[in-house]
Amino acid sequence: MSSYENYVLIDALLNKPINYTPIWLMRQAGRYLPEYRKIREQAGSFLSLCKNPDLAAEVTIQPLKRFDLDAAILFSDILVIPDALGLDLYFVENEGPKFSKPIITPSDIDKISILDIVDKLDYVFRAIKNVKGELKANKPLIGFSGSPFTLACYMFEGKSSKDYLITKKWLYNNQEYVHKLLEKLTEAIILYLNTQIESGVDVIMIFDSWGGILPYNDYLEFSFSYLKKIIEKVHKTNLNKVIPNIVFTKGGAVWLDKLNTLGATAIGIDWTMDIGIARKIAINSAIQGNLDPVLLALGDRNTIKTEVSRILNNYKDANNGNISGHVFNLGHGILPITNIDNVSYLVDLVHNFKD
Ligand code: 1CP
Repeated sequence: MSSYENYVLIDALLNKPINYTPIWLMRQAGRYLPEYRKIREQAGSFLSLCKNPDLAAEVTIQPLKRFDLDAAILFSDILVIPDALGLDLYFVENEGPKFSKPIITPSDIDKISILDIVDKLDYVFRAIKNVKGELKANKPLIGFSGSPFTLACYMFEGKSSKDYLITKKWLYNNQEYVHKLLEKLTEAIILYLNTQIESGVDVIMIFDSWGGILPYNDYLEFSFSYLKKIIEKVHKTNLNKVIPNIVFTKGGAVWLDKLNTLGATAIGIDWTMDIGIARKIAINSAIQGNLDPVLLALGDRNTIKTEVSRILNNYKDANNGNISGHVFNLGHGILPITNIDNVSYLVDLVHNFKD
């Protein structure tokens, strides 16, 4: 008997029959939850919370104690890889992530070694084992990584950016070295995700948060080609269980016909695209998405209900009246200002939906 026969999320990702549409939320463990803020304070900082396998496991499970979500996502951050590669990550309150040693010269790229990446990220694998020990039997755990291009953006900029000028300057002046960095990151990510799978995650997701800032041809060369390599090399099974993967390029819905050739189990879409149209284009993959996180944070109940019904109906209509192959999510991470009651309301709406 399969040990995940009750994982509705996995069935949806594998396009198997489901009785209801499963839902989880990007950034579901986070600052909108008072119990998260408490543990974060106890840990001292966001980063020490990520690096503490007991507390990281506790906050991973927090949203599932409060809401009937269909998956847990490991509490960590995409930036732990550059941190482990020596860039030294830190967070400034209300300013977001920063690196004290960003990439400045080509020799900084030459110096990067991925050899001990798995040892350096041991705290992540320990957190995964803790979560799997505590999670209810019918709830899968999602592991994740940033995409090579998205990690490279932060490594060049040294912090978040609105226009990614430093990254684009590298891209348009020293492509050879950008590829050198992307190749190293791709190898590191494959090792990282495969070790997450061996440690027990049931699904993996790749966040390509900034691939969408590129012109189409550059997207293909600097993001898509590396995503494809990762999808090819990442374990497809573990202990006889299928391990589905989800790829999310924010802003990538305009390239869905291309993403359809990636070989991913599921494609995440942001809120800008009609999910019915997405269903009809990305025929090889399940679809994850795509409620606007601002609507969930600031909309009244009628507006939330109307939009959720629209998403579920448009998907079903485009899929021959069938809900299979859809995982409900937001089009990007949940906002810290989101009202907790809206989240319970959303989960109930999706689970009990009848058109
Ligand atoms: O408590 C805090 O103040 C820190 C806020 C926070 C949280 C809760 C950060 C800092 N990261 C996280 C957790 C996190 N980050 C998860 C946990 C699992 C979950 O519940 O979903 C995940 C999957 C991420 C992934 C992540 N980090 C992405 C990809 C997704 C996306 O939002 O596009 C990115 C770009 C980051 C970088 C990052 N880390 C933190 C912030 C505020 C940011 C974004 C900065 C920016 O806008 O550039």
